[in-house]
Amino acid sequence: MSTQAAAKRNAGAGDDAFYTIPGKGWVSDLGDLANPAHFTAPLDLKNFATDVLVQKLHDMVLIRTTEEVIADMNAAGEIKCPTHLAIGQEAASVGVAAYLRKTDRAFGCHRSHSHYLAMGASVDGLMAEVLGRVDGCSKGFGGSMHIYGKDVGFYGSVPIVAGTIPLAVGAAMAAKMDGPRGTSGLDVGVAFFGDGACEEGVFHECLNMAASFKLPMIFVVENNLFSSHLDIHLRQPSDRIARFADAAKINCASIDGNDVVAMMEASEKLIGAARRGEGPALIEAVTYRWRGHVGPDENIDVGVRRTAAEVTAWKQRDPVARLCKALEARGYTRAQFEAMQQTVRTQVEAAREKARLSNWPPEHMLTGTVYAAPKKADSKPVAVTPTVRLNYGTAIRAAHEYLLANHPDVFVLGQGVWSPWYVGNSMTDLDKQFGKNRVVDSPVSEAACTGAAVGASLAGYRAIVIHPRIDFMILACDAIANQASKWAHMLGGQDRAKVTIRGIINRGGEQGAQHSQALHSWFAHLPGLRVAMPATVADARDLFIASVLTDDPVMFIDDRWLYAQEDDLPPARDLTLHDIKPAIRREGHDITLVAASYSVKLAMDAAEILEAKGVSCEVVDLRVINPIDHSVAAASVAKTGRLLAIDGGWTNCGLAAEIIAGVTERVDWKVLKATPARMTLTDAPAPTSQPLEKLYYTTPEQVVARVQSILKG
Ligand SMILES: Cc1ncc(C[n+]2csc(CCOP(=O)(O)OP(=O)(O)O)c2C)c(N)n1
Repeated sequence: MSTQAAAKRNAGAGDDAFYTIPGKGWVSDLGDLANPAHFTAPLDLKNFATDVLVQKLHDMVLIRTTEEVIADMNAAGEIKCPTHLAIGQEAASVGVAAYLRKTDRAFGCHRSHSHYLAMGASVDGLMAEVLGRVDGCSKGFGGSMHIYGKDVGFYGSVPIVAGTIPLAVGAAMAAKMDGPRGTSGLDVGVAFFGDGACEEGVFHECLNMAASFKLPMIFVVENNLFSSHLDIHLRQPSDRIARFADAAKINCASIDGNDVVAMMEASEKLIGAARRGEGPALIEAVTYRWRGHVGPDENIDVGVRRTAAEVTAWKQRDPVARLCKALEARGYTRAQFEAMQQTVRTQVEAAREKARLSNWPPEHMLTGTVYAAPKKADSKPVAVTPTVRLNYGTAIRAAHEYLLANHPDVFVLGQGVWSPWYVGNSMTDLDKQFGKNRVVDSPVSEAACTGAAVGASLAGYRAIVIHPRIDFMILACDAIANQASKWAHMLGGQDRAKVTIRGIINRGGEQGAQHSQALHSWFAHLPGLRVAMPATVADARDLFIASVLTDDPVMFIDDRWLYAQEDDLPPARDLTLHDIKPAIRREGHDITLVAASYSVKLAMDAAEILEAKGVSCEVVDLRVINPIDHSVAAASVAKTGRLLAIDGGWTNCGLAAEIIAGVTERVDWKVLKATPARMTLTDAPAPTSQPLEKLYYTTPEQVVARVQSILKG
């Protein structure tokens, strides 16, 4: 297969099609990718000034020299983290970065040293980072794959292929909400990624969403014809990524990515159009990496990888040498080039020596960056919502109303938020009250929307993303589990995703296995993601406000079975989750029932029935299940001697198991009068037929029976 694919590239059998979007796109015809003439022809320097081009030459040399030094340190075993080198691809990032400014919002991928350096971030910071030192650009928490330079507009890179594309789309949404910067137009969101990323679904969701919302978003694909070991012809029906821009009806350029002038020309036009509000663009830079997928080796003739002849051919298309040669026609000399190379090498070697002297991150940072430090919320009551009778659903609406009215940085994105029924009564008419720019209904793209909310939060907004059913949220797991929950930690606590991800548990009524799940335990397993689960009408409002105003990613999970509960609430006020502790909802002395969300109601209903039978239950409502505070439940069990954990999720590895472990670790076993017990869903997906549903879900009567049996011993 490898020979066939290489032959296809070398014999000119590649996909020749190129892309024009009538009246919209600016496209250059590369012709046959395999024809070396397209990559070795003398560069046309157009009208670009010589000093500008010499600066671009410098930037490419800086990237190459830095990566060569990193490669040597990697080969010598000094750098241990995986390094993905872009040697040979320098023109792509330098050409795009030429038209970016510090207020733009660029995100990278696993191969991002070049993006970071092209945007002007510090070599010292990169060197210390790849050595895992505290002076690194990510404080020694990122290694080569998580690098950060927000001061120059480089928001961060991650090794989850395509993972940052939706984040950049969200940052572009934020840029659009910010509005133009004087006469210089909008800031842009930028995602740098490879051809392999275009095989991920989220890339297509993002193209669609950016195009539909007409966002100032630049998709930069460095098509180096490989994804780790596999040739593009073995993965895609065409070797030209630009074809996807056609489907999204956006501007695009598919160009020789080893020609920095062509890259600059395309970037100037397409970034310029985005700044003017003309919408997103895709820039495809066709290029090639000289080294293997990861590490310093060239990976020649191994398995399905490339041949020596192919690597040699591409080295003849060297973007640095091509620009250098073209500049000679303008009087730039070889001696000047060599002097510049020497200056750069001295700079990079000095950075390496400095990095070697830097310290390791201190031990306290291991846990110290996971959550934001407590911050006192403004305790001044703001009487937007007078004391009113609300139900659980309208209390969530009241929280949104309060936040949108008092916090201009809050916005909402999600499916069904303009609908009168999609999310119950929790969003009714908020779009009419606050405008469709702050309450944004979305395409059916959970991954893109959630990632976009994360990205917008990194760009200065308190973003709320809504999933009308928690089941649908599973499609957004990368944004939640890989990105939001880890963002602060992997960048050494320098930035945080202030995003609230709302998932609704909406079950019963014969909706079946994929419309009934309670997945809170999954998410509570993730360090860095707070999980709030309101059980009462007051908490439906206040925990939502606290979730949004906490400087961490928070999952807020509400339950449609609680929507009918009513209560009188005083005016809302600013809160954070640091203000929230587990609550004793009912005092008692025979047994402690510990639960969250709907299970608290079950416990309360059961406690009432039991009281008539002479049994006194204490009910603890956890309210927040990650990070979980076991202290209140443990103190209660120390008093009652008995524990029943009740949870609406499945048994295995669930919240109830965590409650039992967390409480029993904290009480002297001698105080226990009975074995701690749990009531959960049986480990089966939800049924649809009525009799089986009755069997499946826990009732207050079943809780009563279980408590009685525990008391009997
Ligand atoms: C979601 C995901 N799937 C698979 C991988 C493993 N992986 C790491 S890099 C890579 C290749 C990506 O290729 P491409 O996007 O073309 O970028 P390139 O490496 O060529 O720069 C793969 C498959 C990953 N990191 N993330």
